[in-house]
Amino acid sequence: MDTKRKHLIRLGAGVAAGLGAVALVWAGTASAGAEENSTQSDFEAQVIGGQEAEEGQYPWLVGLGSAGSGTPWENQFCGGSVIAPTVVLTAAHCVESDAPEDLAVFSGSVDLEGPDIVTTGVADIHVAEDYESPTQFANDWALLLLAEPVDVEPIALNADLTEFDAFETAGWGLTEENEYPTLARWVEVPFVDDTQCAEAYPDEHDAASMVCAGDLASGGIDACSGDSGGPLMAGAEDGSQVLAGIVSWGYGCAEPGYPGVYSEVATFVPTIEEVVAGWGAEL
Ligand code: 4AZ
Repeated sequence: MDTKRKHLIRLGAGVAAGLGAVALVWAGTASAGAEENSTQSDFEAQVIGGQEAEEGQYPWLVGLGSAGSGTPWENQFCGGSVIAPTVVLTAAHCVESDAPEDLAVFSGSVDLEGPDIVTTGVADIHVAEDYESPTQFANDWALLLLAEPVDVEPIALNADLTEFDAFETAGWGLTEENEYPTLARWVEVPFVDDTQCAEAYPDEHDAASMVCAGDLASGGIDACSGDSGGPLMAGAEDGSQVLAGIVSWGYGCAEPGYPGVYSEVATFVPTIEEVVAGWGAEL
């Protein structure tokens, strides 16, 4: 599906080729050289290792898609989280080259082909000003102002840098069957600390803006292509879930030694609040 791949970013082409087993996740906009390294047959692991989400399990989870013809499932290329009735938080790399009118937000159901999906337009996009500084994918976050409010429960942002032991992530990204599911899937992923994550990704890990999660030793569980922009959630003390991260990047998916990398929401909270307030919205 070309549309499904439109915004997916090519990740670590050189390393992927060297490892021989992690070639995956190419952008339609990737360079020709990168394309040559894309060997689907080498694809080993592919939300990976998870299960179907129940209706209502993550009311704030939305799909991000291209506006135009086709079903939500055909158009969906990233995830996002509703943080206020008119505001969605997603990954910068999902929307950096889009105009608001190119985008559609699919909310209200885990089933992208179901009758309850609501499609909403986007009125404005704010890409983090320091996106890709100091490293590629650093500060990978963006906000969408919706054309109309959506009637779903927003998720609260995790405002302090508490270290959680484990998270959940969810989305309509590639499964271990190498398919894009119509029903959102979710998986629990253990926290991986900055030291270990920096060892996995020596020159690319930016501790200030990234948080990592996965099964470092065994792999098998991860976000994957198409999940980008979606939520990394942690349980708050009151039993609710808070948004701790945004699905961002990694070498391949669910590979041992290569945890998923997420944008660290707590770092961006003050700036997010400013942008949201500037739009006349409230968290
Ligand atoms: C993606 O391109 C993507 N395994 C998301 C997560 C990961 C890799 C790629 C991490 O949407």
